[in-house]
Amino acid sequence: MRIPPNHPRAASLIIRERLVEAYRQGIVAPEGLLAHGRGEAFDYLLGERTIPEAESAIEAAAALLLLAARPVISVNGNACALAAEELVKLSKVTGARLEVNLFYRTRQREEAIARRLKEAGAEEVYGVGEQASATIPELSSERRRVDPRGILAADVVLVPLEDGDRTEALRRLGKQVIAIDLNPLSRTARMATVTIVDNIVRALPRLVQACATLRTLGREELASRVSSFNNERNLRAALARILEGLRRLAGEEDGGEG
Ligand code: PTJ
Repeated sequence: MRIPPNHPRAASLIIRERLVEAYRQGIVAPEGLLAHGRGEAFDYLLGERTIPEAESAIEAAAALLLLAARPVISVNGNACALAAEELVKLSKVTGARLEVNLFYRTRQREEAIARRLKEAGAEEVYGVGEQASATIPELSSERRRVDPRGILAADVVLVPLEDGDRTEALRRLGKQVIAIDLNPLSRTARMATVTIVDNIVRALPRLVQACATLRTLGREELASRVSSFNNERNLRAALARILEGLRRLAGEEDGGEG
């Protein structure tokens, strides 16, 4: 389907098409299309822009990744469909390993995702098939299957578009978790060490850029960027920003877009 470039919602419609195409290629789970719809609704409330709270979280996340001894980027279907190139760039700039980790796990999807990441320039992709031989304790979903050289051994894990449980389990194992989630109310958002409330499509290029910029800083300075960040406070501020936007719109004669 062709999206007219002058359509007022062209950017959003093109992203949908990318997901549908990736669904047809076996990368995205059908449930991933629903998850995207939920994300779109929150993005609408955020004004489809990177809010200042997300900028601060991106800076803290970059510092955390640069300080990590064994950072890992967890990749699911939606993240791969929307940001394969940027995920590979982030892995290169931080030295983080890329690991496929799926909620709706099938061998075909694991392989399709690994293939797509390799096409985007990844040299190695962890967590495919028998490589995911370890398990995260107390986690019953398919997400429990992890690579002993990847997520299991990681000290910092980036989890874009996550679904609740695992973030909690990873924190219990003593790992620091960076989430990218448009929903500031989600359990993932609340359980993570650093939550970037932004669309992965906008957040990842900014995160890559922040890592490239902060790379020159010493460990102490990086550590102070992390310790001055408070996730709970940041999430509250993100919610306040949504409220403020809604109040502004509610005060207008015609705030909706239809
Ligand atoms: O590929 P799989 O098998 O691992 O499955 C992936 C999905 C996303 C289907 C699975 O993890 C899932 O069901 O997730 P949830 O519980 O629907 O949570 C996804 C979260 O991501 C929701 O809070 C959405 O608001 C959010 N989200 C959706 N699209 C985006 C997003 N956050 C950032 N950027 C987006 N583009």
